[in-house]
Amino acid sequence: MRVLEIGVAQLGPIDRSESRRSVVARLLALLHRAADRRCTVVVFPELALTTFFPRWFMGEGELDAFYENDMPNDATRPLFAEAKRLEISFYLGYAERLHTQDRTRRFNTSILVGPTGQIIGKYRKVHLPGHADHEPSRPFQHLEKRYFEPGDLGFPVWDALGGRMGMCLCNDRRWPETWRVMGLKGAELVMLGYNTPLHYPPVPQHDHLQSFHHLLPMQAAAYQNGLWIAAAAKAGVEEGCALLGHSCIIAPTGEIVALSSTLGDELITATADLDRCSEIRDHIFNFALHRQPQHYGVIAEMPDPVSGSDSHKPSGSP
Ligand code: CDV
Repeated sequence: MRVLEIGVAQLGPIDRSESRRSVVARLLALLHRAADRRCTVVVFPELALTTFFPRWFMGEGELDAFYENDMPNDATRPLFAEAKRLEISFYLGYAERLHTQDRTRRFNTSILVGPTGQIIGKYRKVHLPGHADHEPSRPFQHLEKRYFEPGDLGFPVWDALGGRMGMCLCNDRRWPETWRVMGLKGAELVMLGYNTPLHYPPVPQHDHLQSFHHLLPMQAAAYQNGLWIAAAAKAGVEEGCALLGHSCIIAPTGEIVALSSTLGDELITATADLDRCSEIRDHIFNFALHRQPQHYGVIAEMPDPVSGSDSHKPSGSP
């Protein structure tokens, strides 16, 4: 048995005016709850240090306040130090800004920090939902396509915490390719954070299905790739926008083994035996034995997919 005690630290809403110092105090409180429950790793949400700012159209100056130039930095150093003292690893999502020679780059990023306080791995969100231009007819914006560029690191995996770890962020969880790439690389636990509004302006008739459409792809992905999934929400009514809760831990069988039951700061935990991945990988989804990749080429190669009539209209984007 290779056992990890996983903690998923859901956050309730973060107001636009809430300081990073205050948010980090909330993360520390969740970290201490995780220590009480003997967690070895804790998963925090996507963009966990601020409100979900892509809901507003903003100019450069205003926007700047939401990004981190360095990690750790003055605001997050207490979290790194306390996690190190407690020997707990953590996943953290934040907005990354990078100054290169000729331009500024911005990514929606997550990091995995090991028990010694070192950053083990970095992931930059590949699937950016939403739109790039201001769409005033929406009740709120989703400007991830304006405020970030698509991740340039692919889907790496890291040998850490006694197994093979992967990361992704929010919308990535809906795409089978995310999971299959990490599944093929042998990931045994994939961690992710998310901010998912309950109201989906382009297709409001799906609003009542938000939780179903959140759990469905992850339960399938856990099973089809034989891996554990730990997913942390930013939940509750944040600046007038209702966000989905249902943070969860899913076993390689596709079973939900822990599920949050509030829309506030909440820790859920589960004991995960990474060896259980082989129950799936050695049998029903033994990739080496049963995959037929010669028939799958179109998944990565097809440049201009056959699509529905609305798929190229900006208003048709999520
Ligand atoms: N932060 C996200 O990526 N949110 C998307 C919403 C906009 C659909 C999600 O997939 O949950």
